[in-house]
Amino acid sequence: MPVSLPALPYAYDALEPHYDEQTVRLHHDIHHNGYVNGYNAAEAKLAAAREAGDFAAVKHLSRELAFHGAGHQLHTIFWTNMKPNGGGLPGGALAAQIDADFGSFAAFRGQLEAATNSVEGSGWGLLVWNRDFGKLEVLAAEKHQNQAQQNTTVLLAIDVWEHAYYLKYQNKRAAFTTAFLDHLINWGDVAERFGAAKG
Ligand code: MN3
Repeated sequence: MPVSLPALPYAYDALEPHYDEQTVRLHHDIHHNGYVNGYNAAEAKLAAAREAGDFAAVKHLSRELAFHGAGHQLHTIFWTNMKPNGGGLPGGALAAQIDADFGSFAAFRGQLEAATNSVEGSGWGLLVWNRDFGKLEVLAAEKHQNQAQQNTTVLLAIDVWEHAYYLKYQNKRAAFTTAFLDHLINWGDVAERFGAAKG
């Protein structure tokens, strides 16, 4: 079954002024949709390769599958990680786990911002639940799929590809990261993802 582009959980202009309508439109309708189409195309070509018993292109197609599939996954999380009038602090079990694993919310936020802002080229700042190690971790993924750990569940994904912020923030990636955490983040969604992941 092909994957499809999920609708935004809010209007295109709902995140103004911290995330501008034009960027949200381009980012969701063009960029995210490109990963959906890329993933479906890779899957279709792999199905044809299996049918033909010809795996000459499998190295390329495996890369396409990982790149576009991870891009679709991370963008889907990214949109729901934001809400109008977001920001504030996490609560409940998520706040307690952050304190346990990072020392304090301030220390966690410092690490998350630094990791996100220092991604080389295009990529993501991530908060993940590592079920094998029983802890939260901050990761910095290059592109969508590099430097990830396996068997983790992404709870929070901050997109720092230039397409995510350049129209409004130009080269000031750190200003976008700060605005994301101060005004856009939906901690309720992150906490729900944490609850589901930890079980
Ligand atoms: Mn993006």
